[in-house]
Amino acid sequence: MKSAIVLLAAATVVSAHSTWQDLWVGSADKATSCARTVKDNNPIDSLTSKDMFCGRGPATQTGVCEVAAGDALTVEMHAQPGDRKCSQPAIGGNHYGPVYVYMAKVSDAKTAQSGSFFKVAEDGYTGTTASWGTEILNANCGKRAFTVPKSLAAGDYLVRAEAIALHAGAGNPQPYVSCFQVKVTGGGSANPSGVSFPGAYKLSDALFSKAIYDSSFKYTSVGPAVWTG
Ligand SMILES: [Cu+2]
Repeated sequence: MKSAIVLLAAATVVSAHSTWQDLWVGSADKATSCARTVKDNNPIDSLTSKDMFCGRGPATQTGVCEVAAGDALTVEMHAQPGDRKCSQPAIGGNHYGPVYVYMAKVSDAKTAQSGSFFKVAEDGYTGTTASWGTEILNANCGKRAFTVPKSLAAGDYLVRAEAIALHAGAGNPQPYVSCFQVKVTGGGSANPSGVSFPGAYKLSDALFSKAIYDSSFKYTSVGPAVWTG
């Protein structure tokens, strides 16, 4: 009996990790067809790891999803790879933290190994547990929709989805990152500058310097401000 309880506790901890896995273009479910699927659902272990680019050991992907500038994309996270059920939290286990989505223009979305990422969506924290980006994900079956800015120049892009769990305390952020390969059609001439991953975040950033359970914790975004076009 005791070992059963220990096993159950271990399983709960593992299922608290999560992975971004699916993409929607408008109301069309593209599932994993343009995802650089990561090798597992563990967090990235360091802000300076090369995994900060597009997640842990991302697979090569030949699919590229087309989206018109001004239309919506939705990124989708779940605890276990391939399990899209809404009965489990998308990212459970008190993994409170912000959710960000970035894009970077690249010459070929299938092969790009770097990018200049500008932020297109952010759910941070406004003072209640339910307001954490990760809790908003949980309330929406892991989905976070955003608009591809209408003025964005046409071309290949990487969409980089990120959740940073902060439950482990100061100096211990646990980022979960995946990339999706898209081709933006239509659009304008905007070519916003961005940041590099790894490189954009430091452990000394205010967001990572104080535990979220500390009464004096205040949410401060990391990375650039959201660019809306
Ligand atoms: Cu976890």
